Amino acid sequence: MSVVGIDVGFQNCYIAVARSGGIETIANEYSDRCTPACVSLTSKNRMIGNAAKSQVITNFKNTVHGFKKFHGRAFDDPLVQVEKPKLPYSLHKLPNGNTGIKVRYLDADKVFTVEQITGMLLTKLKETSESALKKPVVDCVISVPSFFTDAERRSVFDATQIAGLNCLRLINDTTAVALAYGIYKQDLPTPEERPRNVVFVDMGHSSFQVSITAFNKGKLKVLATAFDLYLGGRNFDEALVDYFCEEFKAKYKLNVRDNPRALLRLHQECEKLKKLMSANSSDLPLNIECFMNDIDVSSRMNRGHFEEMCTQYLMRVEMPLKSALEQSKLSRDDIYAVEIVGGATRIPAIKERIAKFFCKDISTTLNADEAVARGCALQCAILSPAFKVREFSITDVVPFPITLRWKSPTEDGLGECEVFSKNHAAPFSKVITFHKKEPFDLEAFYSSPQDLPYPDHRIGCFSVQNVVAQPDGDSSKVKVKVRVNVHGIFSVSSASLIEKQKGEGEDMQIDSEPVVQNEGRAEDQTKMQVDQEGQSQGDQQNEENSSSSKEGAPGEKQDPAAGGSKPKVKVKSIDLPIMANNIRQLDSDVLNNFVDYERQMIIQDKLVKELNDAKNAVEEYVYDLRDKLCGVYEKYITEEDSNRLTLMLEDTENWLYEDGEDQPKQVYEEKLDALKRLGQPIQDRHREHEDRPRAFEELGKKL
Ligand code: ATP
Ligand code: K
Ligand code: MG
Repeated sequence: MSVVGIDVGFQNCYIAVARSGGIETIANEYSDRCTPACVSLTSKNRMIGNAAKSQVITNFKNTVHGFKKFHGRAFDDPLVQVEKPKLPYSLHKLPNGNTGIKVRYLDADKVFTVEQITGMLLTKLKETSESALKKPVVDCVISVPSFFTDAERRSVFDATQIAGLNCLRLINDTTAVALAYGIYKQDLPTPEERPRNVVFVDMGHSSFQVSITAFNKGKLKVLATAFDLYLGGRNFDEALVDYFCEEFKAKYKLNVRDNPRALLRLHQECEKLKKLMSANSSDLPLNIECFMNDIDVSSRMNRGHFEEMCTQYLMRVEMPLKSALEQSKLSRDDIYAVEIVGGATRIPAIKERIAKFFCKDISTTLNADEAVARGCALQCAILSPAFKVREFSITDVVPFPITLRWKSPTEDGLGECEVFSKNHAAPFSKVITFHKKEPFDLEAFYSSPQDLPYPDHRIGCFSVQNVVAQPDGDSSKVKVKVRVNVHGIFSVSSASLIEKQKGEGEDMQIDSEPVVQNEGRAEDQTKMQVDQEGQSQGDQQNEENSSSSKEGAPGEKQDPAAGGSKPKVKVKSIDLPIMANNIRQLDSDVLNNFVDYERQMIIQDKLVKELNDAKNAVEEYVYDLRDKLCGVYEKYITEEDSNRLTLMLEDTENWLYEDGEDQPKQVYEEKLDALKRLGQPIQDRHREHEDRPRAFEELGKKL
C-alpha cells in the first residue's frame, strides 16, 4: 500500500511519499518537484502539469489554470464572475448551474466540470507518484484550504474519485503544515504542561491562511483559523501587470489588455520580476522582446516602488493574524513561534508585517513550498495500516458554525439548534434526540452567513424516514447522529428509532409534551450528547460533555444513554434511512460517467504517447546512425553502401516532416525495423571488432 500526500495548490502542486527512510518530496519526469496546476487540451490528447504550462501562451484558449476556486461554485457565484474576465479560456454555465470550463478537445467543443479538470491534474500527480514508488498509488491525503466550505470540499473529494484515488483525508493546508512541524519535535511539553502555541502562516498564489495550533507531546490541537480569500501572490503580479499596461500604453501606444497572448507573457515576466525583487532591493529591468506588434518593450522597477504600489494588499496582511489571535484567546506572549510557508511569504514586506504584528522574529524552519505536501504524507502514514509512524493525534476545528433546523409536515413551528459552534473540535460526531411521530426533515446550514466565504449558507436537507409513533400513540424517541467528518464535511450520518419498553418512559413523556414541541425551542426538543463512536481523544470528549450540558435547559433530564445515574433500561433500536437532498455533490451516475471518461482519456493519452514515442524512435535512429556513419562505423561499411544508406536516412528524415508527420504507430515501427535491418549488421561488425581486443586482454590477464 502506498502512502502519498498531495498539496493541490492554486498554482503549484507537490507530492510527498513515505518510504522506509522517512517522508520525501518527489520529482516529476522533468526532475521538478513542483507540478503546475495546469491542464492543456489539444486535438489529440491532454497535457498536464509542466507540459501544459508550456502551452499557456501558444494554446491559451484551451489551457486551463487558476481553477481551484471554482470547486463547488455556481457559474453565477460572484467569485466566479470576478475571475471570469481575467481568464484566457472560457467558462460556461452548466445545466445544474455549476461552473463549466469550455475548451476544444479532440477537435470538438467540450465543457468540463472543475471536478474533471482537477481529476485530470490528480491523474497526473498519481502517475508521478506511481513512477517514483514503482507501484500503484490509490490511498492518499490531499490538502484543501481551511476555509473551504462543505460544497467545495465535496467537489474536491469528487475529483479525487474521478482520478481513481482513495482520499483518506482532505486535510486543511495549515493543519498539514502543523503536523509537518510537530511530529518530529522531541521537546514538546507533556500533556500535563501548558501547550506550545505556534502560529502558521501560509500565503500561496491565491489566498492567505493563518492558524494557531497548540502542541503537546503526541498531539496537536488547532485553536483558531483565519484567512483572506482574495490575498495571495497573484495580487502582487497583477499590481505589476496593471502598472506596466499603463506604462506601455503611454510609452508605446500598446493596448496590452486587448491581446491575450501579450497579456499572458506580461504576467509571466511580472511574476519573475516580483520574485527577483524579493532578493534584490536595487532597480531591476523588465525587457520583453517582440512583445506586441513587433515592438520590444522595456522598463524598470524596484522594491520600494513595488511596495508602494502594493500597499492596499500589504495592509490586509494584519487582519487574519489579528482575527486568529483573538479567536485563540492567547496573547502575543503565549506564542512560541510564527512559522511561515507558501511562496508569497518570500516577499520581504509580507514577512515584515507578520513579524511586526506578533512582535517576534518569524521562523522559516519548514520548507516553504513542500511543508503542506509533507504534512499530507505524514497524515497518510498515520492513517495507513501499512505504515508504522509515531502516534500523533490531530484535532482540527470547524471553521464556520453549523445549525440544524427541523420541521415536520404536520407540526407548525420550526426547531433550530447550533450543532457545531465556530472552532468546535473536528472531526466530531454528536447525537441529538428527537421525539417524533412521523418522518421529519433536518436542514443544515452555516449559521453566520456574513462570515462565510461562500454565497449560499445552506449545506443540505436530510430527511429522516420511516418514523412512526409508538403503539400507544406517543412520540417515538429518534436518535440522530450528526457529524463533521475527517474531510471537514458535514452530514446527518445515521438515525435510529428507540422503541419504548414497558416500565420506562417517564422522561420521554415530559419531553414530548405537545406544548413544548409546538414552541419548537431547541433546548426543549433536543438534547445533545457526545457520541461515543469515532472519537479517539478522551480529553476532547470531556470538554464536549461539559459544554453540551451547559447548552441544555436548566433542569433538563439527562438521557439515560448519556451515562447519568439512572439505571439503564434495555431498549430496542431500529435504524432509519436518511435521504440527503440538495447536497452539492455529483450524483453517483454522473460521477461514474466522469470516472469512465477519465479512464478513456487516460487511454487516449497513452496511445498518443506510444505513437509519439514510436515516431521519435525513428527520428532518433536516423540521427544516431547518420552521425555514426561518418564516425565510428566508417571502417565497417563500404563507401558505396554508406552513401546509399545516408541517402535513405535523408529520405526518412524528410518523410517524417511530410507524409510521415501523422501516421499510425505501426507505420513508424515498420519504418524503424526497415532501418534497423540495414544498420544492425554494421553495428554488429563494429561491436565484434571492439570486443575482440578486450577479449584478448581478458585472456592475457588470466594467463
Ligand atoms: P494556494 O496556496 O493559494 O492554493 P499555491 O499553493 O499554488 O497557491 P505557492 O506555491 O505556495 O501557491 O506560492 C506561489 C506564489 O508564491 C506565486 O504567486 C509565486 O509567484 C510566489 N512566489 C514564489 N517565490 C517567490 C519569491 N521568491 N518572491 C515572491 N513571491 C514568490
Ligand atoms: K503549493
Ligand atoms: Mg498552497
